[in-house]
Amino acid sequence: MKYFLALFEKNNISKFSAIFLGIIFLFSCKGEQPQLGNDYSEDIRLNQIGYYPNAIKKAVIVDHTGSSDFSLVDAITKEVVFEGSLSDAKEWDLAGERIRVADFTSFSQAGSYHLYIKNFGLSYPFQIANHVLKPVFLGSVKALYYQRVSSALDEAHAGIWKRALGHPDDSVLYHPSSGRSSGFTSSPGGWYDAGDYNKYIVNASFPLGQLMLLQEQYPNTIADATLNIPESGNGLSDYLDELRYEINWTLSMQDEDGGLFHKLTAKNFEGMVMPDAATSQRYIVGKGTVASLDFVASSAMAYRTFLNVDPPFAEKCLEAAKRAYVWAQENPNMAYENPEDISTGEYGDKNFDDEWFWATAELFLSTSDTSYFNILEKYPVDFYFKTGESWTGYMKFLGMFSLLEHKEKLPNDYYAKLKKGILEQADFLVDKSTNLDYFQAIDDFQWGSNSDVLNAAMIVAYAYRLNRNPEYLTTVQQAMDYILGTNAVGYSFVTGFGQKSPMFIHHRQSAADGIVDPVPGLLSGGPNSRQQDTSEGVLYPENAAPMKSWVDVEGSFASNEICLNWNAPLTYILGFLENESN
Ligand code: 9MR
Repeated sequence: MKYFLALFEKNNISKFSAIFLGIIFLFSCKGEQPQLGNDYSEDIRLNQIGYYPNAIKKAVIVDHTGSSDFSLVDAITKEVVFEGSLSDAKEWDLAGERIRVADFTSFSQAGSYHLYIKNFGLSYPFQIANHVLKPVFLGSVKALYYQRVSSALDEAHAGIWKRALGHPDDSVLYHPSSGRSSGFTSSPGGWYDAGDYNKYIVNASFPLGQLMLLQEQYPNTIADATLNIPESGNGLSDYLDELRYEINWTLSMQDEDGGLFHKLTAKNFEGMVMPDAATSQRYIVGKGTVASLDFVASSAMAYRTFLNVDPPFAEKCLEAAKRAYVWAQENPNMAYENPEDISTGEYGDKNFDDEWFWATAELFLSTSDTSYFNILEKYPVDFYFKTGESWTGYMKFLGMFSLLEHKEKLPNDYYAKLKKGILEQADFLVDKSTNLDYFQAIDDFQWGSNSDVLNAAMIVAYAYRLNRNPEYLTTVQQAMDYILGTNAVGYSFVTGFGQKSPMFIHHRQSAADGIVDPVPGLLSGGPNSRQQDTSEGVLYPENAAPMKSWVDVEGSFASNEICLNWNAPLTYILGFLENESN
């Protein structure tokens, strides 16, 4: 059944015209990858990195020619190695497309392939292999190093993305909203939150929590000297070294009375310049219950994360967590709102229930003090995953995942209640993924929708830890396929990974560094049907369907920014798959 194909039959233009058009194309778009031009069909959507041998493997074909068969072609020998039929065509409303599906799950031979369809041509190349997602996984963590504040990135570690130190944050002014009327403090380090240069306690603690879950569930996934960061070779896991860079900053945001300042920020977002050129005065802004509780949770987790490798650091984190909890108990209703003169990210939240739940759960697990459990029991637990809740509401799930990981500390009925709730929610999400466009669980595409896809997948991933139902694993794998190319815009949403990935993310360093390729390993926010940035001149495709409301342009902060709490579930799911799929 093996024969050679006339692979490029689709193109009826002459080779010379193709070369000429290619040259024009290259000059006209900064950074576009030349391979895109004529060889690969953008109408074949698949995971551009690849599939684990035993995983489900599907490609989505935008149906406009009526082809009914497909084949897999070995990328090196060009031999056809598998043939199959496309599914019947169907309409997908969220994607605004009529599609067919190519299912090649039964083919599991390791190698490098293209999908080929007559009249369409070749798909982007992809792999079938064990550990196929490891490079993206490591890349998603290395991306955090590139976000380091108050550090120069040297060439030995950052390569072409080397840059000067920005934001020393050693003379930060107290804004009156912090509760202090004057004076300077020092609060260096941490990671830039996103495409902007500010640092927010809510959105430091939340991603730290997601990242530490991976460490607790799958310890040693990243060894020392794996990421080529400055600490590589110090005997400690590079993952823990990188996490500690952020944790240290969060510790410095604790006020003397135990409460947490809300954020460290300039008054307004800076221009699209390099960190060392963004020199506006920075302020400690706000102080409140949500920031304090999120800090309690991530610091209590840090205790368990570091206990075996650095006990004094672990103790320091736990003490800080306890003090912040007491402060929150004494100040239970301090919501944060941006003062009039501050326009940077608000990360405001009016419902504190999930923060109380998460903070109390983590403190209980780290101290084994049952008085925390007595408080915990009083919080109503609801298992509903709400699209868009992210940093406002997803904390309850982080608390549940941590608790379920410590069955030995919980009364049986409490454990059983949590387990049942997570499994039922996972079944609901599996069902949605089976029926929704592009085999993922989200039907309302909001700001940061890619993180909704991944946060939903985290629930299903946890269900797989509780019950080895293969449907759970498949659902998580398909969520990752969506992120890496099986989606309505046909991009791998992770910079630097995949044949076609974002080149123009809303990320100040990437925009200003004069380097064609953006900083790698960063997840674009994803389709956002609200399109809040059209008022700033961003143009989306006309009448874009929800899943197509995404544009690879620097100005699109509502669809193409990057953010810590989007990269964190990416890392978690990639780490989960690397541990569970091989
Ligand atoms: O992720 C946040 C999104 O849910 C909000 O709708 C949006 C507008 O307030 O802000 C997003 O968070 C941004 C933060 O405020 C500042 N840093 C970049 C974040 C991602 O865009």
